[in-house]
Amino acid sequence: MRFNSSVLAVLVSSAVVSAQQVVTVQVGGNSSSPGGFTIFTPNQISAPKGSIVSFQFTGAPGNHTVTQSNFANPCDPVQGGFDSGWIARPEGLPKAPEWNLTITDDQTPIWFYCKQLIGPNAKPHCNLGMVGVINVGQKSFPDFQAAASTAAAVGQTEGGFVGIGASATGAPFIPSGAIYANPGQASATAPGGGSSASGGAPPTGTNPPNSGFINGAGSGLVLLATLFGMATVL
Ligand SMILES: [Cu+2]
Repeated sequence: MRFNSSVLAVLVSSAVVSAQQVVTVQVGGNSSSPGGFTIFTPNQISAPKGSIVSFQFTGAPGNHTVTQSNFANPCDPVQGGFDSGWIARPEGLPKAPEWNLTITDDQTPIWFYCKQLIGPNAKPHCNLGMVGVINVGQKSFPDFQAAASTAAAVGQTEGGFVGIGASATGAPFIPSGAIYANPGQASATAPGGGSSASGGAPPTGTNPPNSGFINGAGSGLVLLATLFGMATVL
């Protein structure tokens, strides 16, 4: 059987389209979420090679990252791993920030966590269970999450957009009103970041977002004046 080249092109392109599966993951919850503020939903993801895992930063207010780690060290950035950078979303934004990963290897588990240090009860999000895995295989996600809960430190080193087994399709989508900070990515910009004299520019330098939104305990959610020139307790 013979095909001419145009027929082959159609066949190839349709195969690519059908393989472009998108799996959506919500980043961050709210006070009524089963996992509270500090959760990826779902946190166990199955995504074949070539598919896209779309992280939607739906938690509001929230300030989170999607940072690659490994099974042995759930709350530490792995060398050469991906990192979304800090994405802060205030309440009331109609659109969620978004960051997409393309799966390049579906044979090895891809572990990740959130780097945020300040969560409910002043605990880092990783210790509070804000971890996830893509293509868990024979490993145990509950074991990974349990190890995260007792990790002595939560690594803050910036990663890149190219990771191990998955790489970003590009910089995150940051809607106006959200704030992006990623000192490790020189090409990344922070559209829509705070620019008022009192609030200052989006945070730069080491460890900036921990001075941003704080997902507080109980009723307390504080948007600090450092970012918005106002203090709001929710
Ligand atoms: Cu987080």
